[in-house]
Amino acid sequence: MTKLALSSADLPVFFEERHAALAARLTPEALAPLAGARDAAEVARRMGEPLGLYAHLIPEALGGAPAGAGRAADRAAIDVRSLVLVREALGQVSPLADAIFAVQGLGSYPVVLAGSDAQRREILPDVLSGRRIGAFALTEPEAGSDVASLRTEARREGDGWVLDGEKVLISNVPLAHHLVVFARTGAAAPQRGDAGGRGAGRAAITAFLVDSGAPGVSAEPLPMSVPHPIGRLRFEGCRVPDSARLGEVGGGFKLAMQTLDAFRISVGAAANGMAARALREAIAHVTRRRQFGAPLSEQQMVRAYLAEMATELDAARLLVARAAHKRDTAPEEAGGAAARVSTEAAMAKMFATEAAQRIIDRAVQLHGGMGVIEGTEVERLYREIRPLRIYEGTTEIQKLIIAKGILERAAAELPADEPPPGRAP
Ligand code: COS
Repeated sequence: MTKLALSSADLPVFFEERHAALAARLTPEALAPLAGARDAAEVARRMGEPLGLYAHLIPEALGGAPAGAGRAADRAAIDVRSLVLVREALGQVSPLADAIFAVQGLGSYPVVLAGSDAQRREILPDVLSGRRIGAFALTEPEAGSDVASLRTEARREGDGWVLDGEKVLISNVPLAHHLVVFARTGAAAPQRGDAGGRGAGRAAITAFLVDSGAPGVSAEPLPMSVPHPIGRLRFEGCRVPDSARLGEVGGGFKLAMQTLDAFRISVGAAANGMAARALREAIAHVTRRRQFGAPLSEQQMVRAYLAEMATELDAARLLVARAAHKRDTAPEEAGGAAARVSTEAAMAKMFATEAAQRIIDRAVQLHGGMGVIEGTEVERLYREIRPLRIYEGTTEIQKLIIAKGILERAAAELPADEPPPGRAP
C-alpha cells in the first residue's frame, strides 16, 4: 500500500493544519507494526508505544494531543477530527487495532469527562502510554439498545457500593485493566410499556470505575466472527469505595450518551477506512483481471458499480467530516460541555456503516469467486464491517435519534401560534 486515503487531504475545508500533520504521520509504513498482527494485547501495546495513538483520546491539558485553538483550556476537549483520521487509517490497515483503539476511548472518555482529579491522575497517563486498557461496560443480556432498562445494581453499603449483575458483549474485556461500569443506583428497571418509568430508569443509572481484577468481578471471553477481544462480565458482591463513582449519582445515562456522541462519529470514520480499502482492492482487481478479451474495468456494469461505490464513500466521508467539524468547533454549552451533535453523529454513523457494507459487498462481487476465499482482503473486510452496523447503537437506534433530533428542531422553530404548514391561517 503506498498511501492511505484520509479525509483531511480530500476535504480540507473541514480540517486544519494540525490534521494534515497528523495525516502525514499516519502512513502505511508507520502503521506497519499493526498490519496483520493478530495478538490483541500486542496490538493494544503498540498503539501506545511506539505509535502514540492514544494521545488523541486525552485532552491536551491532561497530557494528550492538542485540540485546536480556543479548546486547549477545556479539560474535557478531545479533537474528534483527529479521532476520525486515526480510525480512517486503522480501518484500512487493521480493523482489530481500530476496535481496540475505539474501546480504549470509550473506556477513558467518561474519566476525562466526569472523573475526579484523583481518578484522572490514576488512569489517564497509563491510558496514554498503553500500559492500561479500558472497557465500557454498558450492555447487558436484557439491556442492549434500551439502556434505561439495565439491571446491574449498585447498592449503597457503609461508605461504598456493592455491585451485582451481568454485562455482555463488552469489547476489550480480555485485555482490560479497568472497567467503566454503568449500574442502577435507584428505582427498579422500567418494564415494557412503562413510559413514565423510563425517565426514572435513566435517572437511576450511575457510572463506576472498577478494577477488572477486583474481588467479585469475573470475566469470560466470547469468540467472535472476526478477531476482536470481547467478553462477558459478572459482578457478585463487588465492593467499591464511593471514590470509584464516576460523576454524579444518577448521571450515568447522560455520561454514556455524551461518550457515545463523540465516538459514534468515529465509527463512521472506521467504516469509511474499510470501504476505501475495499474500493482500492476492487479497482486493482478489475483493472488486472481480463474477461471477454479486455480488463473487467472496460465493462459498463463494472464501471457502474465503481461509480456507485466511490460516490457513496464520498457522501459518507462528508457526513463524518461535517459531524466531527461541528463537534470540534460549535460553541460549547453552559458549563463547558461540548455542543450536542447527536443528530449529525447518528447520521454519520448510520450512513457510513451502511454504505461501507454495500461498498464491501460490491467489492466481493467484483472479485468473483476469489472474493469468498478465506484470506483475501475483501473476504476479510466483508466479515470485519458487519459489527459496525450494530455496535455503539444499531442503525435502527440511529434512525430514532435522527428523527427525534429533526422533530425537536422543527418544533423549536415553529412559533406556538402558527397553524401547521398547508393549513390556511
Ligand atoms: N448528551 C447529553 N444529554 C443527552 C444526550 C447526549 N448526547 N443524549 C440524551 N441525553 C439526555 C436527553 O437530553 C434527555 O434528557 P432529559 O430527560 O433531561 O430531557 C435524556 O438524556 C434522555 O434522552 P432520550 O430521550 O434521547 O432517551 P431515550 O430513552 O428516548 O433514548 C436511546 C435513548 C435509545 C437513544 C439510547 O438508549 C441509546 O442510544 N441506545 C443505544 C445504546 C447503545 O449505543 N449501546 C451500545 C453500547 S456501546 S457498544
